[in-house]
Amino acid sequence: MKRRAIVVVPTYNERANLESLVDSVLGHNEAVDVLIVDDNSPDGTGEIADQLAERHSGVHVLHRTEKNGLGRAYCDGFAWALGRDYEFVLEMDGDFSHDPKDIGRFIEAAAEADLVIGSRYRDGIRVINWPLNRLVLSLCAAKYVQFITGMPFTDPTGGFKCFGRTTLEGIDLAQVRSNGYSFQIELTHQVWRRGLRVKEIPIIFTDRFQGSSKMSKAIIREALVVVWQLLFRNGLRRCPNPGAVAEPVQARSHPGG
Ligand SMILES: Nc1nc2c(ncn2[C@@H]2O[C@H](COP(=O)(O)OP(=O)(O)O)[C@@H](O)[C@H]2O)c(=O)[nH]1
Ligand SMILES: [Mg+2]
Repeated sequence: MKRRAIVVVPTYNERANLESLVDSVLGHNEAVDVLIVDDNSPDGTGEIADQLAERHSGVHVLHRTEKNGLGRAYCDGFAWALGRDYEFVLEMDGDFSHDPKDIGRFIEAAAEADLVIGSRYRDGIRVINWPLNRLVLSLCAAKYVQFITGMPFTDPTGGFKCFGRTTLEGIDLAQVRSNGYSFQIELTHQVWRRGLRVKEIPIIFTDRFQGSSKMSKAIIREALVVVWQLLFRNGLRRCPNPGAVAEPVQARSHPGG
């Protein structure tokens, strides 16, 4: 069977980045499709996405009616991808912070893992152009997540990831509560607590050159609370607990994977 992967890219006001980003993904990767999930961006990103989809058969667009957070956009994108026959589903930001040339390394690593996480902090810090306060916040968040949940990963808030199809089918998307960076933590926690294989690979993260960040204080507050909820959801255990995790509905509806 031919290996097929799709990169889900959530966008909100990414007009300046989208076309070159899609060109770069398609140019550097064979047999990789792109799904743009746009939240009715006022800057016209959605129309650019439609033009790209007309031009390239491997580009698809999901339009959502309003800005409703990264997590909801990803959940809709995942449901769309799982409705088709992709073997791997990747997450990637739409602002060039993640390098489309790395996609191949994620898919290779996913042959031996259920979830591959791109890490900025494994074996050294590789973050370009971030202000010091943003870097310190991200590093402290990583330690906080490790300490409270017990997950050993160096970069739990990162958003460059690759899920094997069955891994994603096993995640109860309806149970996912968080929407900001904690969405990344929560998804990884759902995979890790089931005892699945999670692998971190090093990536270089570069701050966006165009457009602006959607980071907010509300996103930080949400993450502070969500990690405690995850600890409780795992029966106060700081280790995987596969026996206690029920099979989600969508996994049962795709028995063949
Ligand atoms: N569809 C959608 N995309 C979003 C939303 N918030 C952020 N994004 C996208 O998610 C990606 C990461 O967001 P960004 O603002 O760059 O976060 P930062 O890099 O952590 O500052 C970018 O592609 C954004 O356009 C949202 O509410 N809806
Ligand atoms: Mg960004």
